[in-house]
Formats: sequence, C-alpha cells, structure tokens
Amino acid sequence: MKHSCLIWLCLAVPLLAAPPRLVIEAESAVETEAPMVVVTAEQVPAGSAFVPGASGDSYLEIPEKAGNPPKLEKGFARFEFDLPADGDYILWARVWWEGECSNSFTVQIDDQPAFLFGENATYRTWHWVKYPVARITPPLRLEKGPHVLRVSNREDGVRLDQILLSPNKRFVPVGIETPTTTGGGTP
Ligand SMILES: [Ca+2]
Repeated sequence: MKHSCLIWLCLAVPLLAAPPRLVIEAESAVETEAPMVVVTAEQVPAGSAFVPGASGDSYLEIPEKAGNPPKLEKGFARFEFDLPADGDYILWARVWWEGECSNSFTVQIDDQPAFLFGENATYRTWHWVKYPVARITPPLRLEKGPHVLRVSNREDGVRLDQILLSPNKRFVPVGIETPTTTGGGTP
C-alpha cells in the first residue's frame, strides 16, 4: 500500500466508525392522537396562529388551552425509525414554547422509562433543546435496528418541528436540519 493510501485509510476509518445522526420531521409521525395535531399554513387549530420558520412549513402542536395531564391524559405522536448502529445518543428537538407553563413534553423510547423533555426558558421562537441536559444523566443507550419514540402531552401550548438523534455529544444543531428519514408516516 502506498504511503498516501495509508494516510487516507487512517483518516477515513474514524469517520466511518461513527454512526450518522438521524433527523425526522415531526409531521411525519406514523400516528398522532388529539389534541396533538399536524399544523400547516392551511390547517391551523382553532384559536391558534400559524408560526412560520418551521422545516417543511409544518409542525406538530398541542394548542394552548387544549388541556394537559392530569385532567387530560390524551395527545401524543408516535415515530418509528431504524438506527444504523448501536450507540449512546443525544436526543434533540426543534421546538417552539409558548411560555414557562408550556415548555415540555414527555418522551418515551421503546419500553425504556419515560422522561421529561424541555423545561428550558426560551420562549416564542424556534430553537433546539436536548436530552440529557445534565452531564450526570447518561445518554440514551440504543441498539441498532427498529425503535419507537413517543412524544406525549405534558403541557399545552407547545410545538415540535424536528427530532434529531446524534451519537456525537459535541454536535449542536443550529437551524433547520435536512431530514434523513421519516417518522414512519408521510410528512
Ligand atoms: Ca417540520
């Protein structure tokens, strides 16, 4: 092997070893239950307003005043996806929160324990939020193959544009990401 080829191989192997990140449009969920709804400019929930700037000009929403647990347990979106490799993943979501009482979801992956997602203090703008936030909480250990992710109602007045799973703990999404797969349904 030529010396230059050896250098190329050394550079390429670490890149090939890292599993790629997964990006899903929220509106491509395989199933949604009201009051979680798909929103487009032409299809806006009564009493709500369309928020521009979402990828695909479409997102999921639990409208403000729609209700939330414990009075209303309903409202979820279910996603199905395949992971190309085992890994420890960081979950990111591009969200729009109405305010401090409208800034979280409950998330569950497969049969793992459900966890609280959000509760950060950035309101009324699209932005990325991650899990886990604290370093003491381990990333999500996920195996290669099919998975089910469920985003459930915890507070109304919330919007979800994209979901991203990254094995790279240093990666930070900034704007809209290019979808790499669907959530099992049609966007
Ligand atoms: Ca979207």
